[in-house]
Amino acid sequence: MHKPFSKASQLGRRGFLGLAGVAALSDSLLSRERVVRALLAKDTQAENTGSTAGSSPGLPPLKITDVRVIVTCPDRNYVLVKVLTSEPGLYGVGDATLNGRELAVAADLEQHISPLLVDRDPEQIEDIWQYLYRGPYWRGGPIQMTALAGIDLALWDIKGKRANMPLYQLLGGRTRTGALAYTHASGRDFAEVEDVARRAMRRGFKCVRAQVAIPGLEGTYGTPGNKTPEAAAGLVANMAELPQTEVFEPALYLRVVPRLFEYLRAKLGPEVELLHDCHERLDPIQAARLAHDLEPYHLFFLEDCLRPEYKESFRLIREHSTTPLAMGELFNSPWDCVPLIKEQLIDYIRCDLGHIGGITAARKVAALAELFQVRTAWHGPGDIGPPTHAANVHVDISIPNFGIQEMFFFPDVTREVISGGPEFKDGYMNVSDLPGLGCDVDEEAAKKYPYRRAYLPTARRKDGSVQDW
Ligand code: KDG
Ligand code: MG
Repeated sequence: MHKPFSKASQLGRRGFLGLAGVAALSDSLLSRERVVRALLAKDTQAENTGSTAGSSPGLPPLKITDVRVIVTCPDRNYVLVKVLTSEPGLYGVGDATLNGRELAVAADLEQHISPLLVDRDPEQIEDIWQYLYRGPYWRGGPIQMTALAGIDLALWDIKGKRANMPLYQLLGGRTRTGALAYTHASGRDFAEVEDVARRAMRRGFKCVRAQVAIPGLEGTYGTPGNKTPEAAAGLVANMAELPQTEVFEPALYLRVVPRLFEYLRAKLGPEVELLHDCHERLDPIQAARLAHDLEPYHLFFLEDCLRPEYKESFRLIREHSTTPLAMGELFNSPWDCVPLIKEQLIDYIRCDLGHIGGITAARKVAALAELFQVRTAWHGPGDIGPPTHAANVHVDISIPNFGIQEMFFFPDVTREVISGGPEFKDGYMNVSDLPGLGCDVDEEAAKKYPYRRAYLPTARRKDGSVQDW
């Protein structure tokens, strides 16, 4: 997928604009940018002793030489980023996967971001983050923020490798021995959910997210529909070329879900932690009712009740219930998290490191959350790649206010392309002590699994109107 940015394409674009004034202006902007880069480099060099020193004392200056974007489908589509540097063999690996919009992110990285990075010092992570976020004027949105996260992860990976330290050490060192993990138990009926939950518990999980198919509705988020859970596992091969449409009716859902948790508590006992994902499908008063009805079953949290646009509406849920609330996987900016955290309207912030701008963004969100006694629960599904899962855990084990981590076991075919990533043992996730993030990409293996267009499902009400999936 990688197309190096060339002088010719730069000139071609100017030619197309055909405005001498624009060309002159863009030349002067470019030269101003070159001056700023030189100043930054000079400043950091001045702080060091040797004339050949770079950002890291005692190490030679480092430059980004190339950004490679690898789009591959080993079971699912992933967009991986490799930031190469002037030090032979030193590169960083990141993940920029946005389910269903992979090629848009890849194009942003290749066409717009990569040319801005070549020749920069990869050690200046914060400066690059600010530059890529505020520099283009048009900021935010899931595509740009996912692209930015891919670069950010790769830069932190480089920094860790250069320092010869696992990332969690650079982030402040361990605050815990492992990250408490949860997995999914989904089924066509209560008994099947119980069965899958028991299997997870036998595997060591202390926390399980439970979702059940709603009788009378075709397809319910997070459940296998009428397929076995194995057949419904997230293979792109099982997905349609165009989105499948599921049917959702809140009245049915609101009746069934509390009964599921009544059943599970009775069968599984009080100790296992239970969670549930509403997937942004409810209206505020419906969410308040569900949170209230679930109180007797003591959920660890109720996830993503409302659409991301309706942050103030969390007040209504809070007024009616003591069920802990989590929110955030559809956020695509650290600023999205602020209203919920500062008013303590949620208990867990669970945005996606890969969609809010990476580790640099997550550190700030986590620090803000700490000040308001909100814990983290970063999104960890199978449709973000292992480098983001690794980043999740490096942050989890180095912050004071970690809450829980969603976990996914990648199939062998994915691991053939992307190695490393967190390991699971006795209910907790951990990362290795490899320097950096601890993941790598096999570009030759990636070529064996070319991108296949795939969409997330969509949903409609029984009357045919659009419903959030
Ligand atoms: O691409 C969408 C998925 O990442 C999302 O549906 C998964 O809600 C999810 C979760 O909690 O893992
Ligand atoms: Mg979710």
